[in-house]
Amino acid sequence: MRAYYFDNLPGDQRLLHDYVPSRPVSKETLDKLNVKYWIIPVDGHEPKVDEIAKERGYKNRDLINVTKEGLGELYEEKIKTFFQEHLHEDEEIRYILSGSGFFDVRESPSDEWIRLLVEPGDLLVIPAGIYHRFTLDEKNQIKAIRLFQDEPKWVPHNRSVETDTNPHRIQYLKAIGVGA
Ligand code: KMT
Ligand code: NI
Repeated sequence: MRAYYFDNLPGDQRLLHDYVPSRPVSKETLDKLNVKYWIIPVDGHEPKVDEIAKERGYKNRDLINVTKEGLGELYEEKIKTFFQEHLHEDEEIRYILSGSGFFDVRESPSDEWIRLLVEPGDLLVIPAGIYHRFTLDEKNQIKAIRLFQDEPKWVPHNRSVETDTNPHRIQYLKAIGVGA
């Protein structure tokens, strides 16, 4: 998984948006933001994914295939929703089986976007309360396992003055040692 600061230039969200020169983001920086990831080769991934799922209490899972064909008439709408800056009240866990895409996560307190290029074998945990968004890249295809604890709490809460005081947002900032 490559991680770097997003350049904030206007233009196609599916492009890299890497600064020139690139500004890479270290694993330590991601650790501080409570963004976790593992690399599990896709060939024979099941036992390792099962082990992490068991350790972290992810009891359920499903498959998502983000392509025009996979999402049908929901495609355009989904692509827009995924890229709206939002938070969730639970972790968002994704294991990439094929294709690729970008998860952008907000660094706090800088409020800069960090772009995460996810590829097959990446298992990513986006913590509850962090602002983030997702886009396909130019290949326009990603297939992922979505893991969740009990009920999937996939409601996106789009960023606003209200989400800034959401208890999960406040808890997240406290957990990473930012703010009051
Ligand atoms: C999400 O919640 O943003 C998604 O599920 C995106 C597709 S999974 C790689
Ligand atoms: Ni999300």
